[in-house]
Amino acid sequence: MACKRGALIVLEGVDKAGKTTQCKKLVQALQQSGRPAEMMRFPDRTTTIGQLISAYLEKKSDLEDHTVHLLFSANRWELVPLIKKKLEQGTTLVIDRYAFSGVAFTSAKPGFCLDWCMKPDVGLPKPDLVMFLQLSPAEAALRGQFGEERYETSVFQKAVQQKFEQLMKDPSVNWRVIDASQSVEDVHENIRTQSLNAINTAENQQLGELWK
Ligand code: NYM
Repeated sequence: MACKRGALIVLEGVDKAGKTTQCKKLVQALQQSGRPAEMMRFPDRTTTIGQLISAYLEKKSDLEDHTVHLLFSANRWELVPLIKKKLEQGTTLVIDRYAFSGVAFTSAKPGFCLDWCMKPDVGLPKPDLVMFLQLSPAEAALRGQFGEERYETSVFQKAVQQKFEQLMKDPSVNWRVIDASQSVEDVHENIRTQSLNAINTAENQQLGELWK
C-alpha cells in the first residue's frame, strides 16, 4: 500500500439520535486536524437505485418488502468500488447508516429474521468502528414529531431499536454505544476520541469483510 489507508467509520442509531449532525461535525474536525475525511450516507438517494428507494420512503411508490431490502443492499454494493478507492487513498470515510440499519429496519417488519436480512450485505467492506447513538424512545419524542416518511412512527422505531440491540451482541463488529442524550458538543467529543483511536488502528490493518 503506497499510503496508510483511511478508516471506515459508521454512525448508526434510531431516527432523531443526531447521526447526521454528528457525522458532519466529525468530518469537519478530522479535516481541520489535517486528516483527509469525507462523509457518505445510506441510502444514497442520488443513484438510480437510490431514487427508487427514495420514492418508496416518501410513499410515492410501493415496493414489496424483500425487494426494497435488496435494493437498500444493492445501493451499498454499487458504492463499494468508490469506498475502497477512497480508503486506499488514505481518506477516512464517515458513513451515516450502513448495513446495520438495513437489517434492523427490515427485520422489524413481520415475517423477517435477522439471518435472512444480513445475507445480502455479507462481504461488504467491514467498518473499523460502528458507533450506535443510543437515545430512548422517550428522549427521541422530546426532540419533536417524527417526519412523514415510511418507518417514522414510535412503535416501529421501538422495534428497530430492539433489532439493533440484537445486532450489537455480535463481537465480530467493533461496536461502541454512545449516549446521544448529552449535549451536541459532548457527544461530538466522545465520537471524535473513539474515531481517532480507530483511525490509528486501521492504518496498520487490512480492511475486513463484514459478517464473513
Ligand atoms: N433504511 C436505511 C432502511 O430501511 N434500510 C437501509 O438499509 C438503510 C440504510 O431508510 N428511516 C431506512 C432508515 C430510515 C430511512 O434514512 C432513510 P435517512 O437517514 O433518514 O435518510
